[in-house]
Amino acid sequence: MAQNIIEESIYASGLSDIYEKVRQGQRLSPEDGVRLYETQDICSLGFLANMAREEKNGDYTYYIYNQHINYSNVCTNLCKFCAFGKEEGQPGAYCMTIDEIVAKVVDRLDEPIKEVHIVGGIHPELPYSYYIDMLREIKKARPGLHIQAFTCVEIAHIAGMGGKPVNDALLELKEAGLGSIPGGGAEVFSKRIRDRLCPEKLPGNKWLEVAKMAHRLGISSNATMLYGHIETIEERIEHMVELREAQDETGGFMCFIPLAFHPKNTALEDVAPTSGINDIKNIAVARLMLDNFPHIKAYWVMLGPKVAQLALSFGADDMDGTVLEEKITHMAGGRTSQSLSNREIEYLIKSAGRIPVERDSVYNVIKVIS
Ligand code: V47
Repeated sequence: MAQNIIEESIYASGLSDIYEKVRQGQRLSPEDGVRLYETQDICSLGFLANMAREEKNGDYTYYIYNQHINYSNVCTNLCKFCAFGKEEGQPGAYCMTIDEIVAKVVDRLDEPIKEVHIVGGIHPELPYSYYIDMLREIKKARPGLHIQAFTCVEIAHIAGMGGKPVNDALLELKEAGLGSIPGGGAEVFSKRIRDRLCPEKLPGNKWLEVAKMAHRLGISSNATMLYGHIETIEERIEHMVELREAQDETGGFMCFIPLAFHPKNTALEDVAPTSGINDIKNIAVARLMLDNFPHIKAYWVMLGPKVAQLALSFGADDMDGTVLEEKITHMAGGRTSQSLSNREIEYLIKSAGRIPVERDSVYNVIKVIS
């Protein structure tokens, strides 16, 4: 009976063909994706996304004890959506030494941190050796720590600084301690968006090439999509379809993270912040379109803990982690705290009726919290 009421509402929303596809595990078309974004029936959308979520991950909801380090904000790309990047010499520009980076790790040796997440700007001068030394010295200071570092955009730049093919640079970074690659720098792959917002940035097809190259060398990665600025629904769907095709080829993506645009202190300050419905729709549509991605992350730093918690019923099965010290969102007006404790994350997950699972960086289960 209850199932029938939901089916009736899915039928009334014109989504019954998509419901059938989801039930049968069939791939959704780009047109299906657009219709899902366009629906006003958030409950039916959530029901469909939750079916896909539970099929893949049941009630398990992952988080990790992690630490973020942003080694430098000096950046030649100066993307219009970013409040973090600064030109060299500009007030507020900074670049950490290797010793300062290692000190951040050593400061927290008494905490059970499993991963350090490291990203920075596209620095015009830091030599190739800086990145290799950073990984080596962190590994020396804390050998068991997984280093998830350098977006595909940074990897291409680092290889360029070393005068090396990306493949060789990836191998050397891996050898020095790189464990996996975070999902940043993907933004929206559309050339229209990149030409308007980040013309200096690595093009979308090159971002995908770096990711696939990493996967073929045994380095897993994540993928993001920055939404809520000037992109269209069709451009979001194209972005997801390109990721889905890349994943069909390599299987190396672990997680997809829709990133909610924060306009403050950026060149797009007149864009309104994303709404809760927009946030939830991006999670749900991603879960339904990215049928070959094992995980969808609700990044609480950008969504806020409460929307991230709701997202757990709309397709998301991961909450990122403790984070400790994040700069990119907070410089763009993010009002969330700098970190959440394990307890707080577990509370959010449990009170959403899900099972908290502490994971490592590549989704091995460390502890199921009953
Ligand atoms: O690449 C920049 C985005 C990304 C803004 O892989 C902004 O698990 C919102 O990629 N408002 C970096 N977003 C963060 C990132 C990330 C975060 C957490 C987990 C993972 C993961 C990856 O932040 C950038 C860019 O797309 N960004 N400026 C802004 N104003």
